[in-house]
Amino acid sequence: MTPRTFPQDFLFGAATAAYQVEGAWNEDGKGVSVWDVFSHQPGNILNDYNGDIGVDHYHRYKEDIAFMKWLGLDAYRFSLSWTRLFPEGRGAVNQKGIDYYHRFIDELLKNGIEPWITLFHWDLPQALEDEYGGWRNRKIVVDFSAYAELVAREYSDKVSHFFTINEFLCFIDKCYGMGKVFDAFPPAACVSRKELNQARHHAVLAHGMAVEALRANAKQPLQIGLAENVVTCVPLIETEEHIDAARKAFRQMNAPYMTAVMEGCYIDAYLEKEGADAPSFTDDEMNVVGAPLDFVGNNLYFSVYIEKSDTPCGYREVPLSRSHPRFGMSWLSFGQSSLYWAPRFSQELWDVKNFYITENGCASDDFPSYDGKIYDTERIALLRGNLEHVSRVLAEGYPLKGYFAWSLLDNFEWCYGYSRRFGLAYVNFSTLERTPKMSAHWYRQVIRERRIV
Ligand code: PNW
Repeated sequence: MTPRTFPQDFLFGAATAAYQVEGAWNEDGKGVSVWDVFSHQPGNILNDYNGDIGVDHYHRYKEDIAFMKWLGLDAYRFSLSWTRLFPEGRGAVNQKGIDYYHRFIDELLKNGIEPWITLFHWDLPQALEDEYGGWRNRKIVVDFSAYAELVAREYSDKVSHFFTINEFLCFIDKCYGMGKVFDAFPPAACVSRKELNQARHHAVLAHGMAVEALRANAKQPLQIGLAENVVTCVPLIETEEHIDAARKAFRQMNAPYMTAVMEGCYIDAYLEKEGADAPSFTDDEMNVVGAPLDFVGNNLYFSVYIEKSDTPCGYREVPLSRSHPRFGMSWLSFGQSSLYWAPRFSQELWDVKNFYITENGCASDDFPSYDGKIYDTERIALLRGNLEHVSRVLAEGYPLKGYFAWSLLDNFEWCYGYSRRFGLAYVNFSTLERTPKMSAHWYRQVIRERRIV
């Protein structure tokens, strides 16, 4: 295949998450999530912003789906709000919430856009955090799989693609590993190393249980995967010895999550490093953690550069230079080759046959210009360059099947609130009016022509 073009069946999409866009935080019987509570406590979020209104996707979904259709999206990746379905996290269901997502999914289907549902994108029911400490307690596994079961029973006749959990690495470590500092996630706890590793274990176990619950209750054969922000190890210099070192680093640095899920075990290097703080687990649990997946999704934003070294592990992380460019977030350093190496290493290490880039994008300082247009030139430059790496993956025959831009529209960027704009559409946060940015025009043309334009 010719580089710079994409096969007709290559899937182009865009992604969002419920708490970041929906708003309607207490409407139609919805319960409260940890993010509702956290964002209402002064000091947790920049400028004390909150997601009460979000970008009102809950009410404006028809308009937003019309925008998706204009873009030509093949698929839309969005998450369900657990507390719309189970206001208390478990037990009684909320029919109005169930009906809402039916209408939402129907509207997508009517417009020829595949719904790709994420079960959990961080908005844990507050009731479960209060009752037993959320992911710190093994009880979460039971409640999460009951939630997955309900979702499969309700929606799996209409929806065939499901993600269990978005980014173990981000939310577990930020919820329980950092304490009360800026950019920690609710409940901003700082537990012992042992408890943190145990929470990580509960998360991968809950993922595996949800895979089984989705399959057991599915009304059609489903495609099930996850969306993880792996530590994207890439060789700084592409020679065989550094590539081998980066591959090894990729497996080891993702040991608690991605590697555990793909291999159904915790690798020795991880267990040895954690020693007495390693999680407690059984063989049966690890079989569940390693439940076979239909696809792997990675949220890819930046690279961690690796070189071979003479240390016992055989690799070392290369520090970024002080002037290394960043795109709107301190962690979002320029590192496009992650889009190439993540699918390649996933295939080489774990024989992944269907790989999707489930988030990719940047925050930029967008505003309407004198003519009302939003000239987000750096987003176009960055994404165009990123797609060069996507086409390299395809040209070399690695099994990359699709790409989702983060995000469909500007939204609530967690602790940074509305101060960071990741969208393809600009949102005026006072009027909630949407305007496609120049990058939306660019992406639309890419999708239409199936080539980098
Ligand atoms: C992802 N990091 O978060 C999330 O899935 C989205 O909800 C979020 O809006 C988007 O990326 C942009 O931030 C990340 O520190 C947060 O490496 C932090 C990191 C990576 C991803």
